[in-house]
Amino acid sequence: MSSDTICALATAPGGALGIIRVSGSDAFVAVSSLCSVRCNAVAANTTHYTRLVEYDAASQLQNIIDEAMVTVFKAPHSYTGEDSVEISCHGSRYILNKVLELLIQHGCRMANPGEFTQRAFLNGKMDLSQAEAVADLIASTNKATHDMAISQLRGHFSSQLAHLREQLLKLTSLLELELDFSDHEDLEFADRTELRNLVKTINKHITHLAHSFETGKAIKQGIPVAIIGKTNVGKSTLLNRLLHEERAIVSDIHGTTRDTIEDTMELQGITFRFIDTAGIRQTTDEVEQIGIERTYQAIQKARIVLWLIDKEPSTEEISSILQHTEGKKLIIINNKIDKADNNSYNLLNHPIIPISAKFGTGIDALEQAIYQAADIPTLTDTDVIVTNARHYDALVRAKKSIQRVIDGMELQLSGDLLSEDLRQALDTLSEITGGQITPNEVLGNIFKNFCVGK
Ligand SMILES: Nc1nc2c(ncn2[C@@H]2O[C@H](COP(=O)(O)OP(=O)(O)OP(=O)(O)O)[C@@H](O)[C@H]2O)c(=O)[nH]1
Ligand SMILES: [Mg+2]
Repeated sequence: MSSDTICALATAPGGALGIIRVSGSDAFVAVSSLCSVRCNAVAANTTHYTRLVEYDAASQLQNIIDEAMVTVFKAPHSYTGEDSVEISCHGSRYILNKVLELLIQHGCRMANPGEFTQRAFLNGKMDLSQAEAVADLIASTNKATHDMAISQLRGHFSSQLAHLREQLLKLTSLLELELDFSDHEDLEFADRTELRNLVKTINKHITHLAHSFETGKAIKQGIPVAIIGKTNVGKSTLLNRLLHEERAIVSDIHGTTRDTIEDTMELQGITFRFIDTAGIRQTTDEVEQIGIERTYQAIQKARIVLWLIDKEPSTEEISSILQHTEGKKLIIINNKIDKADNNSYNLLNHPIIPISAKFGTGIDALEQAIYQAADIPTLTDTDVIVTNARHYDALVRAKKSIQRVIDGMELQLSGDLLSEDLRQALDTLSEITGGQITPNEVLGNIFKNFCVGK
């Protein structure tokens, strides 16, 4: 594959400029054939103004296609690690297609999605988790997703994994040393207490990383926040207020909302996914009942639950809500404080946020409480949050292997049995960065989601 020279449009169509990327052993020859820049001869990492031309054999004339800037990168100092050129021309669809067509005539082929990054990985310019971070970076829509992608791209996750692997290798070699000298009865090379401590530290670290996936996933997909409560308490009014648009129907008829309604909003750089739900009440209406079941499903999916009340709730309501929201961040909101008959309550010493969804009172404080409930750690320079399901899956499997080592140690199993599970954990962690030989199928799955030209 890497012997081919690939080309692709790297920018979205419709802009004033378009960038075409070319990479591979024939990149310089192909590009030099359509402009006056002798890519082989110029210095690396230099940009040149040139005309792009098409040579017409019949008339022996050169047709000018565009005036462009050509940047030359020489292997291995390029994104892909190969000889590469970026042609920056005007964004006309005709020009861009023409240039690609000419490059193909001169021996290039169109790149597959993510093929430039795949080559960067195969040429050792980055590991697999960093390659995945490139896709995340391009897809990032807010500060939080951007920060996580940058952290991964800069290799913070990779270096934590490298540290873990180092510790696992140390453990394995200590155990193997013990094996080699097992004939010498009194020799206890590996101090089992020290080993046990080391393996527990490793386990803690892997567990910590695996746990961060829940946060990572929530940040990537938007943190789900369910708005629940009895009918007519103002849930849909609150949704509209938070979204700054009339998204859900509001009326004073009980049971107006029958299905869940979802939309996203940004709070301090984090995307939240608000879910308005059907009000909870006893009903014989079949459709409404289905809606209420969906309310309970929405609670299950949510990370944060906003429970709206507009009068003092009964003890049954309180215990039912507490039961259904167990394990969730619960925020209790007293709505309609603009009404004279609405008092402030104190429920189970749980703070209650007073608002008027209709008039916008107390919304700032509520948004602050929602942001705090999301409990997003502020990413310092070296913090790592796992955001990728493939990484999470590998961490969970590595954790299982480590657990078997811990159990084996408790049972005083011999070193050779333990070291097998340790090797398994090592191999599994290596899958994340692609340190092991990564099957083509896995690579294909990763890079197919990239855009062409990256
Ligand atoms: N005075 C006052 N009225 C409000 C406030 N919030 C909502 N309302 C009114 O309460 C009624 C019900 O509001 P909705 O937002 O439809 O209530 P809901 O909880 O979505 O109701 P269901 O969909 O039936 O479960 C409407 O007439 C709203 O205008 C508020 O803060 N103050
Ligand atoms: Mg409603």
